[in-house]
Formats: sequence, C-alpha cells, structure tokens
Amino acid sequence: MGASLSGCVYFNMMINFSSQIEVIPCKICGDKSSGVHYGVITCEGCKGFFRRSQSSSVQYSCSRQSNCLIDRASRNRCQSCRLKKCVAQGMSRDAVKFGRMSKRQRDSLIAEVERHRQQQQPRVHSPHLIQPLVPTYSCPLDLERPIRSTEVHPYLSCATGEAQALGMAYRGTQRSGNSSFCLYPTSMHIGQTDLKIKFRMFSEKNVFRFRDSDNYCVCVCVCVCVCVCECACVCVCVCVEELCASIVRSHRETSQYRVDELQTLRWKIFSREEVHAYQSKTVDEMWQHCAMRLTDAVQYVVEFAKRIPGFRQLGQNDQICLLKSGSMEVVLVRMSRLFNPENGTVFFDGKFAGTELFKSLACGDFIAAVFDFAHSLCALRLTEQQVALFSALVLINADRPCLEDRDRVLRVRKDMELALRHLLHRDNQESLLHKLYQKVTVLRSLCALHIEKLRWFRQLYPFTVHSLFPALYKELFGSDIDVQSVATL
Ligand code: C3S
Repeated sequence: MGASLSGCVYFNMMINFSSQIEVIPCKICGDKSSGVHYGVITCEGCKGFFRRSQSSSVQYSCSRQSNCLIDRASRNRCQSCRLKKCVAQGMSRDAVKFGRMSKRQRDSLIAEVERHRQQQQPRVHSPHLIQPLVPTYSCPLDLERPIRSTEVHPYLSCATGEAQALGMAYRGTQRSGNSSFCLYPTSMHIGQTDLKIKFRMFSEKNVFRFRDSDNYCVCVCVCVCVCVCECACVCVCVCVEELCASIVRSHRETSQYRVDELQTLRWKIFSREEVHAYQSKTVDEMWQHCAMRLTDAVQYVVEFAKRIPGFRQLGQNDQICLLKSGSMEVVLVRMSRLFNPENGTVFFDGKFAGTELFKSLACGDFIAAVFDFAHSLCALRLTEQQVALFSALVLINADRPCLEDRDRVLRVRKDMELALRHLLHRDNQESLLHKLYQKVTVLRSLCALHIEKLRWFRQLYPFTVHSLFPALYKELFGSDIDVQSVATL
C-alpha cells in the first residue's frame, strides 16, 4: 500500500500531542492526567472509574448533599459525586476522539496545552541545563516482586559495544543508596542472539528494575559476561519475562473490550429486523458507518503501539510508517478475540453480527475473507497473551518499504520475536510459531484487498469519502484521496 508520510496530521498529533496534553491536570480530580479519555482530559484513575461506572449493574448514591468535593485525595470517598463530575465535565462513552474533533475543538485544546505549559515554565529556568539528556527513571523496588536471578538467566542476551557504554552510563549516574538511575532507552534491546556467551556471572545485586519512559517496569541486568572470544564485557540485558508482561499489559489496557466480558454476551445476536435495517442502508451510509467503527479500533491500536517497549524510541516517521501499514492488520488480529466461531459472528455495534449484516457494503468477497481469517485464527485458540505478542510482531515489521531506519526497527522486531518465542516455549506450544507466521501473509493480502475496495468505493462516491469519512481513515488507507477525486467533482 502507498504509505506516503506527507499529510499525516492526525498520526502526528496522536503520537505527539497526547503526551503534551498531560501538562493539563485531570479535569475531575486534579491528579496528573494521561490524555483524553471518553472526551475529557483525565488521569488513569478517573478514566478507569468512569469505565467501570458504565456497566449497567452499577448504581451510585451520595450519602451527603450530592456536592462532595472531588480532588486527588478525596476522589474515592463518593462515587456518586465523582461520576456526576465526570458527566458534568462532558465524559461520555461515545465521546469524539481527537482524530474526529472539529478544528475549533482541536485548536482550543492546543491553546489550553500552551497555556499550561507557559504557566509551568518559570519554575524551571533552563530545562535543558537542569534535566539530564537521558531520562531519569525511578524504581520503587519495594513495589515489585523481588526477582530471582534464575528467572532472568535463560533468556538473557547481551549487546556488547553499545552495552559497554551503557554500563558506564549506568554506573556513572547511579545514586548510591537510592534506587533511581539513568539509562538510555536504547538499552532496551535484547535480541542479539548471535553473541556467543560461554560464561556469565551475575548475581541478584546486578538485576535492577526501572520504569521506562511510558512508566512500564523493565528489568535490567548489568553483568559481566565472558564471551567465546574470551573478552570480559559489560552487558546490559533486559529480562524477556518483563518484556512479555509489558506487551500483554499494553494490549489489555488498550483493548476496547475484554474477552471474558464478551463471552457472557454471546447470546446477544442481531434480530432479523435489525439485520434488515443494516441491509437497507445505502452503500455509502454503510461504508461511512463501518469506516467510523474501524477508525475507532485503529485508534486503540495506535495507543497499543505507543506502549510497546522500544516503539516510541523509533523515529517519528518510522512510527507513522509502521502504523500506516500495520494498524489494519492488528485490527484484524484483534477481531478474532471478538469472534464467535460457533456461529460465525463478530461483536459489532453492541451485538454479534454475521457476514450478511454487512451486505450493503457491496464487497461480499472482502467481508467473507475477513470472517474466514477470523475463523482460522480462532482455530489456533490463542490466549490473550499470545494475541498481544502476535499483534506486536505484526506491527513491528522491518520489511515495510517506507522505513527510514530499518536497523533500529529490526532490533525492536528481534525483541518481539524473542518475546513471542519465549511465551510459546513457556506455554509448551512452540508449534504455533510457524502457523502464526503463515497468518501474516494472509493479513497482508486482506489489507491489500481492503485498499482495493476503498479505491472502488471512492470512484463511486468521492464526495462521501472526502466530506464524511473520518480524517484518520483517509490518512491511513488512501493518501491521495482528496486531491484527485474531489478536484474532478
Ligand atoms: C471496507 C470497510 C470500511 C469495512 C470493514 C468491515 C468490517 C471488516 C469492520 C467494520 C470490522 C472489523 C467488523 C470493524 C468494523 C470492527 C470494529 C473490528 C473488526 C473490531 C471487531 C472492532 C473492535 C471494532 C476489531 C476488534 C476491536 O476490539 S478491541 O479494540 O477490543 O480489540
């Protein structure tokens, strides 16, 4: 597919802007925010609270006058008032995402970020002089389960040259008696399997845990290795267990639905009348509807990507390139989680839908192929952890033609492979690896077919695509859309 990087306004914003939004405190309780959730800038706590409050079984009531103060310290005292504040601030389950905000909404958000940044600035006189160039990680060791060196050993692999420097950087910046230290994020690669280690010495004292720039805990081991070449080199290693856990966490936190929750909803199938209503939509209405749902799903995948260790350390263009070419593939992988192979239905718009519901899209061959794929992936009976690591592997693909720094992507890719292999080994399912690699080929052809269908649709309905499709969808799947087809209207 054409993955031209020009005009990737929304991707740029999604990748960069969300971290800037965090200068604005949570609108509900004033704690540190983590981005826009359900339409409002909130912290992780209030986001989770609002999500939980949306379950139909939840009913809160206030034992005072329904005007409790909600701040960071008091937010857990009254759920009713907290929810009231969420709603008053505009939180809603189907809030518009950043990618679909109007220009006015976006501009006002950008202005607010700017205001906060300026307010915060005078306190730091010269941030570049004060803050170290490498990020500082603090590691509350006591929060985490102590790690035994035996857990780390079998899958450690080391990178010599760079790691040697890192070992130095590490030693130079560690504060004695304190668990925080500096480390280059680039040390987070572990894939150098070609280095033949003959002997490795390390003790528990050499295993450290720290938080990476996205606040994920990574375990690092600084050890002395004696390679086959007899050199004693300092190596920085990342524990593959932690890498797996971190990717699984990212997947879990960026999924719209939980698999176990949906399991109990399998009986919710669209009625004949409801299916008919979808089938009676015009071709362009149905396309627009599906494009919106698909775009929502892609936004969650973007969030997932950002939390894959190593992804944010890639160049910005390469991040965009990987997302442009891989996000749809990941959506299709994720679809298998929400697919019921017993009756061939997928969770869509709140209920389970079969292929016939998508009839008015007029691309039955594509829909059939997508459902077949979901079927075949379900047959592998992957665990959520396996889906998470497979998704990461699909996304971090060093073969995408648009990449600038292929080597760097390859390094992260190697980590993903190592993590997946490790997981399958642990699950005693090593034979799955080959089957998963076969699926990658199918994914590629499905995505090509999707682009082909969009081209066909665009020829018929250039106006719908131009004016009514989500900007992110256009940016993703058809870079030349606006210029060509609409100019000829
Ligand atoms: C041509 C194009 C416009 C039509 C595409 C039609 C289908 C294939 C799309 C429309 C899906 C794929 C059914 C899509 C809407 C779903 C939207 C998508 C599968 C899934 C099921 C989701 C939720 C939303 C994929 C998994 C998402 O769940 S999540 O975030 O928990 O993983």
